[in-house]
Amino acid sequence: MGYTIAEKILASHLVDGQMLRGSEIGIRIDQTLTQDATGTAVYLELEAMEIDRVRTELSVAYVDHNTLQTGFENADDHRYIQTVAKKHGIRFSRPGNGICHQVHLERFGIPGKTLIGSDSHTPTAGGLGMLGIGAGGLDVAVAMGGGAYYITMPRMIRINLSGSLSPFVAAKDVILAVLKMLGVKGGVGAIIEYGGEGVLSLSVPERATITNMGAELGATSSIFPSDSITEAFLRAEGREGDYTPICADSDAVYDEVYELNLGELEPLAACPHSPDNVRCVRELSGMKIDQVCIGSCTNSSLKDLLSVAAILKGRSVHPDVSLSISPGSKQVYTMLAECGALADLISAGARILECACGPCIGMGFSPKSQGISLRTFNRNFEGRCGTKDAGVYLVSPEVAAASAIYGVMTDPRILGDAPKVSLPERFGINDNMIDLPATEREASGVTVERGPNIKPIPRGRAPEEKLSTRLILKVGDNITTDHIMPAGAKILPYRSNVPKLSEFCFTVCDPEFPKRAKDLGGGIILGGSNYGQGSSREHAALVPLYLGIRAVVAKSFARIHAANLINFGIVPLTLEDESDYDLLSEGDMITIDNLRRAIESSDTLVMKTEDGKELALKLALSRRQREILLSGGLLEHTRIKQGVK
Ligand code: MIC
Ligand code: SF4
Repeated sequence: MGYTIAEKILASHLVDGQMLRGSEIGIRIDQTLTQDATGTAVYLELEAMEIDRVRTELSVAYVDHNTLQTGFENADDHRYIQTVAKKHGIRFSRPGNGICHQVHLERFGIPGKTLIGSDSHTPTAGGLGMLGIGAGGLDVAVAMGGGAYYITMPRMIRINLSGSLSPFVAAKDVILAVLKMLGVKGGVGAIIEYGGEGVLSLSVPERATITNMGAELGATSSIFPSDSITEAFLRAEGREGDYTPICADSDAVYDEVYELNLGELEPLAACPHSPDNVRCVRELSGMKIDQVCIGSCTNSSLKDLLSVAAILKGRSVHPDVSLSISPGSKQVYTMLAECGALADLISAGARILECACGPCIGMGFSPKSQGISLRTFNRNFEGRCGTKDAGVYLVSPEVAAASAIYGVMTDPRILGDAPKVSLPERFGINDNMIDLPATEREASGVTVERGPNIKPIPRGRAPEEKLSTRLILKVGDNITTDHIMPAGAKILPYRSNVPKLSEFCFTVCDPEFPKRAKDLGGGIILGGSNYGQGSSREHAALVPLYLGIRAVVAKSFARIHAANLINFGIVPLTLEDESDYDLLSEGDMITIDNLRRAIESSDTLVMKTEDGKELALKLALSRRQREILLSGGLLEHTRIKQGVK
């Protein structure tokens, strides 16, 4: 039996377990990436595990999320990451160099290799035929120390692409069509592979737009073959030596196969507040808009921004619209400037932002009250843009540019002939914003700078035998980590300061939650299905841990968040019978008599309420995960294994 692309990469990196769908496997990680919003925690964890030098082939620390520096906090974080990276053998991509996933694609990604990143959009690298997986920060820290990374062996989904895209229809429309077809849970537990003759019509950055938003499907990863298109991209980056072809065997077995004819697609938009709430732009045409934001790790490549510039050239942004553009990387920005396209953008009235995540993570550009914002980004969760009652629509750069001109949602096909965008054979390469680490000999002379914003990481506790506590929050289905631990300009500066961060925990759902949790000394949370989808931020586990949350009971969990809960010693319990969810109310006092024993020996678990209800719970964990929980989390577990006091 042949292998899929992902199976080939997994097989060549397997260090533990067997590649049987649904069972846990450990893989060797070649490369890691972090960004600053999750990075400080990762490096504090690396230090706590007393790992002196990274053991990966390449590790890169990016600064791209918190770049506003409205106070000393971001700058403290940046300096800490820069110095800790230098000491431990990690490259440092300075603020201004670009968004981690875009830069990684350009400068470091290698077909056939493995990459984990403390950011859920790490599968962007799949556009290059690399297996990129988003992970909790602690898992990334362990991998940097040479430890295996554990996942459940995924199902394999294949999407066959045929035909080619029509004018003004973009890669974004491909992934929006897939989201419409499969939904935000459709990729859970799966790796999505693209194949068919249609893949040859898509460039690497276009493929990367598609793999990037596989995160919104809940997929473990998404990947394209590595072929002549990949080779051309690597050559343009001066990295032809990194090319290796990789494709699925003709007798590879997929669990699900879908067909998508690129030629039949039309411009699409994901409507508020979910990336899978997809409709045709045609049907939404004429809707008044207030803001357009172009950029993010989904759509900020040279091709994207050249298309936008070609549409805006000689035109003006509508007076009722504010248009922001953030180029994905310094490379993209420089090339836009060199070819004159930047002048077309500025002259049309675009507000050019630095090469960073910016509005995507709520760092500025919050829309007006009840404002309508069109964004080329990947997430439109409620409140993520900073304005709770705003409506965010996710669209392609082409739809965004056309709509910015007319002030209403616009199908770009009304513009007539699509402008021809040609990409240069060689990209401008200048890695002067990527600092190399100190050599092993020099490392001892490097001092790690810790400003006052850097606070220690809370430590997990081993679970007690009997859990008797209150259900302090009940939430619904598809709760995102943006609900649990919101981001945005006011909150992100405290990512290295968990006590301060805790004041914002769950405030999107219930402004009283942090106070209640503190007053009651913690408790448990009840969630619906797909609890913890979205961002990989381990703060969505770290902060509840700090607030005394000992367990979360849900109908089901999203992959990265479940791993993060375990990593910090919070027990993720699922309801045996989903309808029991309705029997529980906020404020209920609950008891589990044998929590520790159940973790140790898979005992049956029953949660009792004060008024005599008994609900069966499941704890579907591997032996390794049980050991981690019993130690009080992965940090404690690793320290114990390494004999660190
Ligand atoms: C996001 O897009 O939500 C983020 C910000 O990039 C996160 C990481 C974080 O919360 O720091 C992600 O996607 O993992
Ligand atoms: Fe940054 Fe947005 Fe991409 Fe997250 S999704 S890495 S915030 S650009």
